[in-house]
Amino acid sequence: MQSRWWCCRLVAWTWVWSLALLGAWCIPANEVNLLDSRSVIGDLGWVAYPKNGWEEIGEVDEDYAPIHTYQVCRVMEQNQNNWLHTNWILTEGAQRVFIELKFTLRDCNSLPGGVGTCKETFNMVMKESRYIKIDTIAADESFTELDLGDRVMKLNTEVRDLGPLTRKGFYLAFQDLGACIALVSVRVFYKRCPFLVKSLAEFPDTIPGSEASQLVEVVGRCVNNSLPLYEPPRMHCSAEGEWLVPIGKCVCQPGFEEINGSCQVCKVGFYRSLLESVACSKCPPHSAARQMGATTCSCEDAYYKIDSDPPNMACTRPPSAPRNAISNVNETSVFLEWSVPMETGGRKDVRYNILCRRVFPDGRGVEECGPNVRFLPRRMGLSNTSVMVADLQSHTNYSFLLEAVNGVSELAKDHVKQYVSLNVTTNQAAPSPVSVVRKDHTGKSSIALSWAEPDRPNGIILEYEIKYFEKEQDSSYTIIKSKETEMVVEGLKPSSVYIFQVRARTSAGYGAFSRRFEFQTSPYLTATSERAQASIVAVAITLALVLLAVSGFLHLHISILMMCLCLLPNRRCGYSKAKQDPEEEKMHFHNGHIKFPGVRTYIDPLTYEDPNQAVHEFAQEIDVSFISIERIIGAGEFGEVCSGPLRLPGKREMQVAIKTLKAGYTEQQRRDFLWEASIMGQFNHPNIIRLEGVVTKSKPVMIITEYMENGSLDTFLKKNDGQFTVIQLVGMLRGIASGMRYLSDMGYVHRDLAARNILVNSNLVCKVSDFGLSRVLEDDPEAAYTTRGGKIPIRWTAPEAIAYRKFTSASDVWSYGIVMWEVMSYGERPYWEMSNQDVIKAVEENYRLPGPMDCPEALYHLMMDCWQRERNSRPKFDEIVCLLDKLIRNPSSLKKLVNSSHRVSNLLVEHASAEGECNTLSQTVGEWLDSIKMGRYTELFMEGGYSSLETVAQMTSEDLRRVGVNLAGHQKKIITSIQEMRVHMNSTNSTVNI
Ligand code: ACK
Repeated sequence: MQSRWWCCRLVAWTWVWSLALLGAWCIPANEVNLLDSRSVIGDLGWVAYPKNGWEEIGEVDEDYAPIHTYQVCRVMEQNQNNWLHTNWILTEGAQRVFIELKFTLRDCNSLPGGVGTCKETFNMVMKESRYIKIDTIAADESFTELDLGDRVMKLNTEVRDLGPLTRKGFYLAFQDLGACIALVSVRVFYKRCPFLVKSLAEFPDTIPGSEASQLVEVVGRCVNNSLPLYEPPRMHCSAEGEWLVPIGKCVCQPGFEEINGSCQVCKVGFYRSLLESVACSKCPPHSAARQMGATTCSCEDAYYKIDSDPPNMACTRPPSAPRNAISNVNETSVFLEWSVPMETGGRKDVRYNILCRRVFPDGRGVEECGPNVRFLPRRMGLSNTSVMVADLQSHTNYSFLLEAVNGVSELAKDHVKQYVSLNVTTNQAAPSPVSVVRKDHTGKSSIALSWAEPDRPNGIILEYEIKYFEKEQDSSYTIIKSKETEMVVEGLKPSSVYIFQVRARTSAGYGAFSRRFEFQTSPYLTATSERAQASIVAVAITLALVLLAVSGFLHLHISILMMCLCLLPNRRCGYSKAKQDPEEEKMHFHNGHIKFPGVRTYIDPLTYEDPNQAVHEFAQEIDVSFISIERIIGAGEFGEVCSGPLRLPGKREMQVAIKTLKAGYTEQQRRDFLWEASIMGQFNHPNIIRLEGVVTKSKPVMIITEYMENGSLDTFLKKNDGQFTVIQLVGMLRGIASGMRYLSDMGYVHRDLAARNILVNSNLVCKVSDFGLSRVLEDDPEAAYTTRGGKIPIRWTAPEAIAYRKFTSASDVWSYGIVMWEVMSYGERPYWEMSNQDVIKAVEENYRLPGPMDCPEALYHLMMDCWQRERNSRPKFDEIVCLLDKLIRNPSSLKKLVNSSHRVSNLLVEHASAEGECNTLSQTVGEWLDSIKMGRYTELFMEGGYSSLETVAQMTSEDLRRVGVNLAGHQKKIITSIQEMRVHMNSTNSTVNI
């Protein structure tokens, strides 16, 4: 009876919340219902057991639509076990389904008259083959008597998922064990990824996998007239029915374009050829598309395209003939030059071919030039508008036809070729090179050579020149002359390999040298072997005499005597030699210039008429394929400075620095750039940067030098402030002095010697570099214009060089003194921030830089000597090297540090009247700290109350720690300076201002 009462009340609620249920009718697109109790019109037909348990109550909502609810409320009775079975629910292939319950549940505590066996949960069970409990369902909110009175609805919604399902269908059941429940709706559904069109690909309805985390990969189908781009499009269907992770896409096939998600055909006059292009494009000039859906446009008559032309390129045609052709005959070579054709045919790939014809002497007829004529760089496919034709016959008429072609010339079969022709007559020619040089005999100090006349003497040969040098010593060579085709070269070293080259001279001049021939002299004879040889001679003579006595034949007599003589050391046999010219006819060369024995000289590249010749005389041409540029290490005046490996055939790979000449240079800039190579190539010294070669035959033009790992000395020192021992620093200075001694011995004045122009390698070896524009110094940022117009690095330059450009090795010595100062002060700027004008004035007034901190006195004396006004009083570089060597050998000589009066920073020391006197300037604590490179502590000093040098002069190590100078090295540096400051204050008794 009581139960019925509750039921009546429950019905009332269902009517209320049915309004809310209406709102939930629209289900998401990715959910497919398998069962929805609200949508069943008639009886649900679910089975209740026992019969008096769950009860179906038919209701209507406010629109009078029927609602099925199942209710049970046997809370006052013991041992309840009420089951409600649904019908068979088909899964439609879903392996994972969701069950959404909407229900109300009575709060047991609110029941009047005790709760009895009242429960507040019920079980949800499924059955495929057997019963499995899905979950125990509890209400988030239960209703009370009060709610009934207020007609407040407390509807609960619970969703559970179920899977993996293995059968076609299953039953659901609800088990009540004594609660008061109204089951308002039961919805069973699965989720699916709905049909989707994305990036022109269709993805079908897809049922997710059985696991919550599973993604089902689906390959899309490209819509009509579209194709997959690179790979088929794919998407992934998640358990939540969402499409995730799109991969790949479709694009419209050629001839179509995408408009509003589908592929539309290209209109007439338009085409689309590439999958990557977005839309149909108008046909380029001189082409047309006469039908819809064109993938290419076809060329108009007499216009062409090659396969490699991009589709959007206009159709083109062959070029017209080259213009303004001129020739320049030089003996048997002709330089041909022309201008680009008036009509290039619309292409950039214009090339030129040369046809060479020799005109018969009688002028009647021509023949092809043949393979002996050389074309530089080549005959066909020239990209430049000039060519050098060499090795023509002398005094001969030639006809040259120049033709311009481009990428479509081959296709234009009907096109009439257009040539420009040039007729030239060659002059006389120098002889062709001697092709073979033979060795006829070898002695320990001589080699007998012979050779054949050149193939094309081109006149009467007046003499031959024989050039020779010891192998790998090709910077020094000797030339001797001979009128014959043989020569005995004497004065060679025993057991040594020599290189020989021969060239002929006619009245037209010298021919080219032959290729190099390599011959070795015989070894020295040791005492034993000479003895052995002497005995052989003795035996031979005896034998000869015996034979003479016996035979009596004169000719045998002579030949045997000859045989004996041949066995005597140092004799030539069977060789009729051209007498070697006397010594004055034997010229020794160094780097191509006559050399006086024992003196090496530097050759100013200016003495060459053609600067390119100077470059190739002193620098080896390197094929760019042997160089790999790996990184940029800096910027030079002419372009980037890079580094990378150089792999010369047959040589070990080495790291090199590569200076490049930036594109767009003028001829003058190219010459200036290569200038450095012409100078550097003349030097060979461990303290001079070594030139490996140049690249001039390809672009960019490059200068290749050895790689110096630590870069330029000034930056290197600043980076490693205080890190080296005095001996290490002196070692660096010794290297620089040694390099400079070599340069001055060569007669070369550097003019821009400064730490920034010294390079340092990984072994701390310093090498002098920057020979670039040392005569004009345009590239040195330190160089300033003087009143006389030249550009000079004032701080490094001797007064006489500033005043009247008197640059000598003695002015280099002055600069060396400044480099010494830079080194000993770890890259400090000479004269700090003083203006150039003040520097000139101070130096003129005999003031000099003070000794750097911790600088050995001996070194400072040397610096001061380098800064003598009278340039002849300055030491020479060999004396400097000698002195530094002495100091290195005797390190105790470096112990005595420079006198504080010479080194108080920021003060210039008076040179001549120097000892002990100095020019005092007022200084702040900040300036003082800056001068000893401890400027970072200025603020701490101020905060600690040390705002004047007087107070600073009283500081102890403990005070330093207190203000916050914690590094031991810094403490030491500051304390040393303070001690010197005290000495200075006492000795000068001068006031030092804040
Ligand atoms: O101070 P750095 O590192 O050393 O920066 C400059 C830069 O190129 C521009 O000149 C560096 N540099 C020049 N020649 C060489 C070389 N042979 N080896 C290493 N670095 C070099 C220089």
